[in-house]
Amino acid sequence: MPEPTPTRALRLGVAGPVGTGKSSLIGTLCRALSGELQIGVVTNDIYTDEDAQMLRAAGVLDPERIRAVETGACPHTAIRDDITANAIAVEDLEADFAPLDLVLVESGGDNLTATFSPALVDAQLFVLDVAGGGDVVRKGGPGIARADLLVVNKTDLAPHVGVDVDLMERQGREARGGRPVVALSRTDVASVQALTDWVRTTLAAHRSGAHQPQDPGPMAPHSHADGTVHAH
Ligand SMILES: Nc1nc2c(ncn2[C@@H]2O[C@H](COP(=O)(O)OP(=O)(O)OP(=O)(O)O)[C@@H](O)[C@H]2O)c(=O)[nH]1
Ligand SMILES: [Mg+2]
Repeated sequence: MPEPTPTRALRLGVAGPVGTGKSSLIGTLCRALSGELQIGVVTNDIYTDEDAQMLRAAGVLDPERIRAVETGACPHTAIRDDITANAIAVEDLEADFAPLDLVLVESGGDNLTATFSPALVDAQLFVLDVAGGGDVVRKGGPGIARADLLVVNKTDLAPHVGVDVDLMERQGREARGGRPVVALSRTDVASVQALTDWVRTTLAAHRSGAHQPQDPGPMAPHSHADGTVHAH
């Protein structure tokens, strides 16, 4: 692990459908890495600061290092279309706790199409869980296909929901043209190690300038019931 440098923190986005375990994954990363890295967290919820409260209550980090953005709109709006509130929250954290190594930004739970703007995060992971069904990786979308890392989460539940994790992981790799996939359970130490190894490798690439932020691509144009048409 290289020594921390004055370059700004690696900004890492965590996106994925509602309830797949994004906040828990951030908690797991904070527990595993806060001894070696200076970390901050920004959560996004539509109406509340529930996720920030949960993480503060879990005691994974100094509560001051966990900030909440209330999006008041579709989660994808605040992580992609107008990133102002999130960018300010990240920059405030970086200024208040300088120098940070890692800022984790959790998207509000959305659908399969929401991804972060590369203007907000340097890298992003997309979180699915086995409880969403083994076929979900085949449904595609920009996050599944092109996020920097795909996480298939809650593998400990696989026997209970009749899902073949190995098959889901393999189909994930196929859908991603070889981009990495981690099968994760917070109760499986080796899987947590695989996740933290990926974060360390990505941070090292960010510091050396070898990592280029990628845009997984926009969500499909869609309309809302009030007639608003979104072309992202
Ligand atoms: N069995 C099991 N449950 C998990 C795991 N990770 C998270 N959960 C549970 O899944 C539920 C949802 O977890 P969260 O971390 O709140 O999910 P989220 O994606 O942040 O949810 P939203 O922010 O509401 O979209 C909680 O009940 C967690 O305890 C895991 O590895 N295994
Ligand atoms: Mg959450």
